[in-house]
Amino acid sequence: MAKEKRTAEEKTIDLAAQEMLIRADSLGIGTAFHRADDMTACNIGSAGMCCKLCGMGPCRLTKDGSTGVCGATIGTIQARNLIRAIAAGASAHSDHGRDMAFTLKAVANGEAEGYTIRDVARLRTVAAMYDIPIEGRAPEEIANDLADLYIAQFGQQRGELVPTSRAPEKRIKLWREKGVMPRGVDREIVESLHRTHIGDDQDPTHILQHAIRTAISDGWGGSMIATDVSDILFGTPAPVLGQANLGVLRDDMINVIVHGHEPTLSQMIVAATQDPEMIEYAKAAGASGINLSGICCTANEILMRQGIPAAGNFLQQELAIMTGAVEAMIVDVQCIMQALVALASNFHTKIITTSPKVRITGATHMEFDEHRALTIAKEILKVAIDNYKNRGETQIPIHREDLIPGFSHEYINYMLGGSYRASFRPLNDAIMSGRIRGVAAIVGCNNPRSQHDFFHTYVAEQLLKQDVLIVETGCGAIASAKLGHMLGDSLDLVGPGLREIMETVGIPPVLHMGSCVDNTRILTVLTQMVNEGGLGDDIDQVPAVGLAPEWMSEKALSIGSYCVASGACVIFGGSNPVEGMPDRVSGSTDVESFIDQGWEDLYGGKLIFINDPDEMVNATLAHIDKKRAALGLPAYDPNKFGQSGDARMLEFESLPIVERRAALYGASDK
Ligand code: NFS
Repeated sequence: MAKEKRTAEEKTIDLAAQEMLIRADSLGIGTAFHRADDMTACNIGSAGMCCKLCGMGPCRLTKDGSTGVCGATIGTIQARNLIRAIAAGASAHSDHGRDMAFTLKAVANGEAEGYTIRDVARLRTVAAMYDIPIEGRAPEEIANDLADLYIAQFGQQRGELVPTSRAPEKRIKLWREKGVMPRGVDREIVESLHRTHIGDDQDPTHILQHAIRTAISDGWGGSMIATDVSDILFGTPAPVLGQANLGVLRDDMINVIVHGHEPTLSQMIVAATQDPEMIEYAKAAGASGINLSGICCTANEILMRQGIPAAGNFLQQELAIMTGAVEAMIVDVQCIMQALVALASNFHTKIITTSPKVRITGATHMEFDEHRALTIAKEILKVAIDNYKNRGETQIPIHREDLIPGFSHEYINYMLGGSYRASFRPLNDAIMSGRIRGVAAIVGCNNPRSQHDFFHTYVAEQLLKQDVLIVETGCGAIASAKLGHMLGDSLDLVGPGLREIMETVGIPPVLHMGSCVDNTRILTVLTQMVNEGGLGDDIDQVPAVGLAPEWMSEKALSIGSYCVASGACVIFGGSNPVEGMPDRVSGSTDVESFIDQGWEDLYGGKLIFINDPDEMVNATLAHIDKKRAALGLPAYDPNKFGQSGDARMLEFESLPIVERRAALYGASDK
C-alpha cells in the first residue's frame, strides 16, 4: 500500500518552509520531508532491537524472550545500541571541543591568523576555576596554560576529568560513589565501543552505567570546553538584535550561508564579509553587498554573538537552497545532509566543505586551517561572489522575525542582579515564592517525521502560560525565534507571575542560550541556582525539566543522558530507541524502565519518551510540582501573582480618575 503523503502544512508549521515545500513539489525536487514520507522507519531498528555488531547477524529480535545468535537478549542489544549512540554524540561534541582547545593554543602562540582573545575576563574566570595563575600574566600566557589543561582532558587516562569540579559538591560525590566519574573524554568513548564489541559487557545496567560516564565526559567535558573556548575567543554572548527565517535572504546581495557547528570557521567568514576589499569585490560582481546567514548551530554561534541572521534550523538547510538565491553554502561538521549536493545541482548553489573530517561527494572542498583562517575565509567568499552571475530565477519567502538572543549564564546573572550584585538570588526567590513555577530547557533538533517546529513551539507556549521560565538552544531555539517568542513584545504568551518578572527585568518569554554544545550553559545555570541556596543542595532538587521534543541526532541522546546524570528529568519526543513494541514485546523493556526509574533511583534524573505534546507538558508540570513539594515550597497558584509591578501600574493607570482614587483611598473618600 502506498504511504500517505503529507501536505506542506502537515509537514511544517513554518510559513516560509511551507512555501518552499510547495516550490519543491512544483519543481519536482524531493527533500527530507518527502523522503521521510516515502520511507517507513524500521520499527525493529528504531526500537533498538536490531543488533548488527558482528558478522553472525544482523539479528532482529521480534518477540519476548528472543535472542541473537550469540544469545544476546533484547535488553543487552538495546543497551548496546543506546550507549553506542551516546558515545557517537559525545564524540561529535567533544571533538568540536578538542578543535576549539587547539585553536586556543594556536591563538595563545600567535599562530592563528585573524583570531584574538576577545573575552579576557572570561579567560581569567575560567582559568581561576582550575587554579591557573592569572595575576600579572598576559592573556596569552593564561590561555596557553588553559589550552594545555583542556587538550589534556581528551587523552587523560586516570583520575577525574577536571571540569567536573564545576558541578555541585554533592553531585561530584555521587558520581564518585556510583563509579561514573569520567577519567578522560576519549577513554570513556573508546571504552563504550570496547564494551559493546561482540562478547563483552552483557549486563544492560552495567553497560548503561558506562553510558552515564560517557555522557558526563561530554556535558562536563568536551561540550563545556567547547563553550568556554568559544566565549574566550569570540566573546561571551549578551543580548543583541537578530533575525530568523528564510526571509533573511536578499535578492540583491550575494547570499552566503554557513552551516554546521564549529564557530572557528564561521567567525572568520563573518570577519571576511565585513572586509572592504570583499564588499568591493561583491559590488564589482553586480550585487549590492554580501549577505551572510547561518543554518543549524553555526547559525546560533554567530547569531548570539554578532546578530548575524539565522536562515533556519536543521530542516531548512535544503529549503534555503530551494530559494535559488544562495551563492554558496559553506559547511563544516555535523547535521549536514548528503542530499544538499544533488539538490544544489538544480540551482547554481555551491556546496563547499571545509573540514578535514567531512567531505561530500560532488561538493567543492576548500579546507580550512586556523593558521591561515582569514585568507581561506576570503578565498571561499570569492568563490561565492564569482558564482553570483550564475544565479537563475529566485523565490525568497518574505517571512522573517526579529529576536533577541545571547542569554549566556553570565548575562542572566548580571541581568537579574545588576553589575554590582550580579546574582541568581532573584531567580531563586521567584521560584521559591511561586511567581515562577519552574524552569524548562527546550533543546535539540528537528525531525521530518514530526511536524517541523510544532512540538518545540507548542510545548513552549503551553509551559509559558503556566509560568514556567523557558530557556532554549539549538534548532529548538530557532523554532521559537521564527515565531517571535524571543521578543519582549510577546509577553501576552506568558502567565501572570512570569510576566511580572519579564517586565521588571526586561527579557523575552523564551531565552536563547546558544548552540547545542552550549547546553553546558544550562548545567552552569542549574549549578548556580543550587549554590545560591533555597532550592536544595543538588541539581536533582531544582524544579526543572529538560525537553527535546523533535530529537533525531545521537548528540541529543548524549545531551539527554548527561542531563540525567546531572540530576535532571529529561523528556524526549519522537521515536523511542529503547521502546517495547506492543505487538511484539510486551510493556516497557527492561532498558526503557531502567533509564526512567532505575536512573532516577541512582542519579535523581530520568530519561523518558513521550509522543503526545500535551502529555509532555503535563509530565513537565507534574515533575516541577513534585520537586516544589519536596522542597517544601508553596504549591503553584496562578492567581497569586500578576497584580504588582508594572502590570499593576498599567492596569491602574487605565482606570478613570474616580476609580483610581477609590482604589487608593477607598470608595467613600471622594
Ligand atoms: Ni543539536 Fe546542532 Fe540542530 Fe540537532 Fe543538529 S544543528 S548540535 S543536533 S539538528 S539541534
